[in-house]
Amino acid sequence: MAIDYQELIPNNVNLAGDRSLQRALEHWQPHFLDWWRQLGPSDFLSADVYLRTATSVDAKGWATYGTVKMPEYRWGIFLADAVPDRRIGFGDEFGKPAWQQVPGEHRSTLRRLIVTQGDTEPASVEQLRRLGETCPSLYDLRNLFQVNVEEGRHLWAMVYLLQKYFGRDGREEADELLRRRSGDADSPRMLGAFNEATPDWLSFFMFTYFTDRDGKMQLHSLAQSGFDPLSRTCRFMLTEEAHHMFVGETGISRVVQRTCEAMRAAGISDPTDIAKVRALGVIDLPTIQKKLNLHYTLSLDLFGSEVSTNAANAFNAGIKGRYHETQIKDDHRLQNDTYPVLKLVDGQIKRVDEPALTALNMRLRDDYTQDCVKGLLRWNKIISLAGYDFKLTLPNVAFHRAIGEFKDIHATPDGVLIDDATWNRRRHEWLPSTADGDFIASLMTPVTGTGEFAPWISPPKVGIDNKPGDFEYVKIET
Ligand code: BYC
Repeated sequence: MAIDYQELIPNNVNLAGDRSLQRALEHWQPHFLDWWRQLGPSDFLSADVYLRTATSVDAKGWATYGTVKMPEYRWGIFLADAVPDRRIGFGDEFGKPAWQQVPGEHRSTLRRLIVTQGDTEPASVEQLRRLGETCPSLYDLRNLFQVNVEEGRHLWAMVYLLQKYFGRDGREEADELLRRRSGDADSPRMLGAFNEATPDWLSFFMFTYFTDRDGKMQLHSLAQSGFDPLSRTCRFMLTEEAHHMFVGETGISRVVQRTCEAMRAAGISDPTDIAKVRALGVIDLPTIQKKLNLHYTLSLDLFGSEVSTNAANAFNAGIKGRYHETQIKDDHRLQNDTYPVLKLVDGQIKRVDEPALTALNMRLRDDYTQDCVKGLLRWNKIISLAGYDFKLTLPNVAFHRAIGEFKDIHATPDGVLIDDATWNRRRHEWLPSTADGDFIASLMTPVTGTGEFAPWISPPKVGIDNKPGDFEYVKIET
C-alpha cells in the first residue's frame, strides 16, 4: 500500500480504516511533539534542514530529500510489504502461518520486547540532544538530525504496534516511552547504554557505529518474528538504519584520516606521543582507541547475558529469531544443538559448550562482533596507508562489562584477569579519563560556515544526495 501523506499521521497501514487506532495515535502525537520540543535537538527547532523522508517502502527509491523544520517532519508508520503466505521460520511452531494478531500466550513476551526496542529510540535522541551546538560542519549537523528524526520515527513504529495490538496496556506503555528519560536517576531508560552520556562528536560516531549496530542485529532478529506486523515494521526500520551506521563508520574514518594527515605534515613518527599529536589540534589514535573500547563494551552489554532463558523462550515461541535465520542451514529448532560460550571457569576465561537455545544472545553477539570488525579494517587501512604502525582493535569481551558472565570481574582489553586495585590504577589507560574528555571537549567548537569543517575531522568524500561540498545542509536562523 502506498504511503498516504494527506493524513495527519502519514502511513501505509490504512490508518483511516481503523478509527479508534487513529484517534489513539492522534491523541499521542501532540505528546510526542511536546517531548521532541523539550528533549529533541536543542536550539535548532526553527532551522531548515535538508532531510530525507520516507515516501515509499520500495528498497530502491524509498526516500525523497527536501528542506524541512524538524518539528514539522512527517513522522509516520510504515510497514515493509507483506510476504505472501509467510511462515514462522524457527522454534516450536516452525512452518506454521505467521501470526497477524498477538497470540495470547505470547502477549507479555512480545510486549516486553517491543517496549524495550521502543525505549531505545527516544533514549538515543535524548542522549544526542546537545551535540548540534558543537557540530564540526553543516554536513555533520544534518546527519545528526537525520539520525534523530529517524530514531523518532522508530519510536512511532513501536508505538503503532503497542497501540494497535496491545489495547489499553499498549497505550499505557506508549505514554511511558515518553516519560522515561535517558540518565534520569528516578526514571531511567531501560537498557544501560542508553543512560550513558554522549558528550562529543567522537562519541556520536562511536555510538552510531557500535550502538546502532546492536540495533541492526536486534532488528534483524525481530524481523524474523512469527508476529508478522513486528517483522514488517523491523524490515523497514533496517532500511533507514543503514545510514546511521554509515554516519558512524565514515565519521570515525574521517577523524582517523585527519589525525594521520596532521601527524605526517608535522613529521611525527610515533602516533602514541599523545602530547605532540594533541598539540596539532587533532585527536590522537590512543584516545580514539579508548573511546572505541568504551562504546563497544557498552554495546556488548545490550545483548543481555550470554546464557539466557529469556532468549531461549523467545526463540521457542517463534518471537525472536537469529541473525539471517532463513539462510541458516539447520533444523531451526536447536533442541539438541550446542554453541560455544565464553565463561568464567575456576578464575579463567574458557569456552564452554552450552545448549544452543540458551546461548542465543551469545550467538547474536558473536555475529555482531564479526560485523564490527569490518569498520576496524577500514580505519586501520587509513592508518597503515599513512605509514603508521598502529592498529585499532576490539577489546576482549571480558573487558569492562556490566551485564553477563564477566560483570563481576575485571580484565584488561587483552582478556587478562586483574584485581580491583590494578583495575582502579590502570582503567584510564584503556577507557577515556576526565582529562581525555576535557581535551576532546576543547576541540568541539562549532563550525557552521558552508563547506567548512572543524580542523580535527576530514571532509567527507561525497555529499549527501550527491550535493556539492559547499551545499548549505542546514540553514540556521540567526
Ligand atoms: N541493560 O536474559 P537476559 C537500538 C535485563 S538498540 C539493562 O540476560 P535477554 C538503537 C533484561 O531486560 C537495540 N538491563 O537478556 C540503537 C532482563 O530484565 P527482565 C534495542 C538489561 O532478556 C541506537 C534481565 O536483564 N533492541 O535499536 O535475553 C540508537 C535478564 O536478561 C540489559 C533490543 O534490545 C542491559 N544492557 O535479552 C537507537 C531488542 N541486558 O526482563 C536505537 C529487544 C539485559 O528480567 N530486547 N538486561 O526484567 C531484547 O531482545 C532483550 O530484551 C535484550 C536482553 C537483548 C535487551
